Order: sequence, then C-alpha cells, then structure tokens
Amino acid sequence: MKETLTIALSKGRIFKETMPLLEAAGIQALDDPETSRKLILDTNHDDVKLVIIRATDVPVYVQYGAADLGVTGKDVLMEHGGEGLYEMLDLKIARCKLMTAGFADKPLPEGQLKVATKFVNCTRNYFAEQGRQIELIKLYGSMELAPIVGLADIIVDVVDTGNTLKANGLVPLEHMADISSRIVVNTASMKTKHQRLSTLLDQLKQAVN
Ligand code: PRT
Ligand code: MG
Repeated sequence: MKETLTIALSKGRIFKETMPLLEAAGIQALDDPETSRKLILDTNHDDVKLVIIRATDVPVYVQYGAADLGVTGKDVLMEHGGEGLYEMLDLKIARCKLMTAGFADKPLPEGQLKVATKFVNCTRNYFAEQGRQIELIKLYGSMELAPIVGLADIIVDVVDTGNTLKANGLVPLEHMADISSRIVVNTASMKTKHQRLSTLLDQLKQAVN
C-alpha cells in the first residue's frame, strides 16, 4: 500500500487559489469545503487527503507532522516562527501587504505607541528592530475598530485593496512586508517521503511559473 500524503489547507481564498495549482499537479478535490462539512477531503488519488483547517493552524499541523505539507500565508508563517517545517515554495497567491494603519490626520503620540494586532510576534520584532517602544494589544479580529474606540493608536494587519481600512476611516501608514502564500513541508516528511514530495513540489513550481 502506498503511504498517504496529507495536505493542510484553509478554506476561503487559500483553498480557491491553491486548487488550480494542485489540479495542474494532477490532484483534484472530490468535495468543496465551502459546501461540505467534512474536515478531511478525499481527492482523485486514494493516497492523497486534504485537511481543511483554520489558516493560523496550518503551520502547526505541518510542524507536528499531522500534515506532510500545507499552504500558508507568509504573515501566518512569520507569526508561527517556522519551527519544524521547511518553507519550500512561494505560490505567489493570496498576495497582500503587512502594514501599520491609523488615522491620516492625527499625529502619533511622542512616547509609547499603543498597537493593536493579531500579529504580535511580527509587530514586536518590527518595532524592536527600529528601537521604538510599543504597548502591544493582542486582538483576534476586527482590528480596524481599535483606533476608532481609542483602544490603540495604530493597528498592524494585512491589507489588500485597502477598502476595509478606508471604510473605517483609516489609512495604511508603514509597509512592513510583502505577503504571499507558501508551501511548507514537515521536516521529517521531507526525509521519509522525499521522492513524492519533490515530484509534487516540481509540478507545483511549474504551475506557478
Ligand atoms: O478569516 P479567518 O479568521 O478564518 O482566518 P484568516 O483571516 O487568517 O484567513 P483568510 O482565509 O482570511 O486569509 C488567509 C491568508 O490570505 C492570510 O494569512 C493572508 O496571507 C492572505 N490574504 C490576502 C489576506 C488578504 N489578502 C486580506 N485582504 N488575508 C486577510 N485579508 C483581510 C484584510 O485583513 C482585511 O480585513 O481581508 C480584509 C479585506 O482586505 P482589503 O484590504 O482588500 O479591504
Ligand atoms: Mg480572514
């Protein structure tokens, strides 16, 4: 019997933009995660499974070998730290920017800046490198609200069109990083399933270019 290959994906934009690339590599999902309640999707290969999980959980599943590989945003990967996995390929999908954002017309305070974000590690590193003192406020979503209600001076979030910021009276301020989705592979799987993984990675690389 062939060993199973487990691929971790989140639903939404990552699933939608990854599937054409997996299809180019000959892998088709037999269910749609937007309509199915299944967390493990079969594919046209009986030894390839897709596990559908929260975006922030993808590096964790791959780190512990619950999935051999996964697709994750560089933002999520930087926040996770990358322990136990290899970043193998830039799929150049789900592109956006990690930015600070705040009010256009309001000067920032002289002293400690209050920053609200779910990207606490990225934010801590960014401001530490610049020697700027901040107070970090960890949120799990709807970061745009924080400056409006006076919870924070600025936020750190991923920005695509900027429409969400604009709709809440905010503007992008500092560009922290360009973001796209990456293939990450479990370090042990890279050894034990080397042939299959390198074939799949080659096919995906061709599909990207
Ligand atoms: O949504 P959920 O809480 O389940 O998890 P998630 O937000 O981590 O997952 P998901 O599927 O929304 O995003 C997965 C990955 O897509 C992220 O990790 C990023 O790498 C990437 N990506 C690309 C984005 C965006 N573009 C994006 N625009 N992730 C989030 N957004 C948000 C943005 O923060 C804003 O609130 O979408 C909103 C609309 O963006 P604008 O600028 O176009 O208005
Ligand atoms: Mg989201």
